[in-house]
Amino acid sequence: HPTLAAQEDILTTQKTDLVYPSMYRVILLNDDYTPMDFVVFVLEQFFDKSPEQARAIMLEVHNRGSGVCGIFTYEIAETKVGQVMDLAQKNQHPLQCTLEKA
Ligand code: TYC
Repeated sequence: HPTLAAQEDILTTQKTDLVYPSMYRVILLNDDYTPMDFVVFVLEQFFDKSPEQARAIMLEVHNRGSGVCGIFTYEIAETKVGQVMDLAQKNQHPLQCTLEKA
């Protein structure tokens, strides 16, 4: 049968091999043409923001040039960027949305 030391070695190996996933900020960029209400809609629809939170983030982007919509694992962040870019293109708005490693 395995020794106590061997059993502890198995347990500690499994524990130390756990790694946290890298996180990514989803960033909205300002432009001169996308309507404010469209940006608010995007933040409510895809980033689960309240109307008040969405308006605050939209105004931050408008006033400062960019803003954080949320922080996600890579696959989720990429999906959200795609959703925003698809809806913007369908509505012929030049809105830009990107990822950056957190
Ligand atoms: N600057 C835009 C306007 O004045 C509003 C806007 C806000 C656009 C945020 C993009 O990510 C953005 N209509």
